[in-house]
Amino acid sequence: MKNIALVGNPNSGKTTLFNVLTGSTQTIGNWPGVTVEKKSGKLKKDDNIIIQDLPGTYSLSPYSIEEVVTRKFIIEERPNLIVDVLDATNLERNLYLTLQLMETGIPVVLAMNMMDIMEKSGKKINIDKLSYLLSVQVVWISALKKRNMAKLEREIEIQQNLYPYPEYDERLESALCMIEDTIKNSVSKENLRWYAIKLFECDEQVKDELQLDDEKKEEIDGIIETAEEIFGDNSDSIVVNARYDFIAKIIEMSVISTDDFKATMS
Ligand code: BGO
Repeated sequence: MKNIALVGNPNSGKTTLFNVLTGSTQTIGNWPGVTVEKKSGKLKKDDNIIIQDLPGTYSLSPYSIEEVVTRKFIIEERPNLIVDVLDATNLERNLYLTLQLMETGIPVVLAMNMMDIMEKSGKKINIDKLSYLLSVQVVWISALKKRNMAKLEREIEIQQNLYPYPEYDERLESALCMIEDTIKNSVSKENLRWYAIKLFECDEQVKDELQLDDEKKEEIDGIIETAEEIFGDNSDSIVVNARYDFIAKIIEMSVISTDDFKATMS
């Protein structure tokens, strides 16, 4: 059995895609302890592949119920693959979640949805370039019009490669590296980057979960304090800005406005 998690921002078209991929094989219930709907189904093309539809979310912070459910499933269950559904017309906001998913190290395929709308918008996404820059497979689709579904299904069926983590500002990277060194005996290797980022962000849930001894806590506080002095900002904002800087570079290199051509030709 292969376990796939379907993740995406609210209104990215996740439900539409889930219905197309799973058809009438769906099971509906509730996530334990919360009144959030839990839907899973089998890939129509291959019933050895279970798709878990996770609540729509913008982030993997532990603030809303949707974020908590989605984050808990991804970190604790570690699905074999995440299918990240993006609204192509809202790329910056949608890629913010993508980066957080990639921080977990779990194989990811991007389903770039709403491409039928994008086509009419005067902007073009260079899908191959985006895929190259992120080092993950990106498949353009229109879930509503059922376009390019066969390609997406193929990517879900095959084993996806591991990718290098999105690399942020080198000063942040060196702080993360020091935190990873401090916690390396407390978490599994595959979760190391995720926990280092969460500790740097002062994520209370992760702090409680890891139950680090006082010496390690002090060490981490010291690393964060130094980084905050260097950046002149709080640690949470340092990470948020680093993700948005990364996204801005990616978008600059892979999205073109067809209006630019018109301007050049006139
Ligand atoms: C309404 N292309 C287009 N054009 N629209 C799409 C696509 C696509 O590829 N995929 C999804 N949509 P959800 P979440 C709606 O419901 O799957 C549309 O939150 C409407 N409803 O049809 O629900 C989809 O699960 C009235 O649109 O997203 C839906 O991620 C008028 O995007 C919306 C117009 O999809 C959200 C649209 C009463």
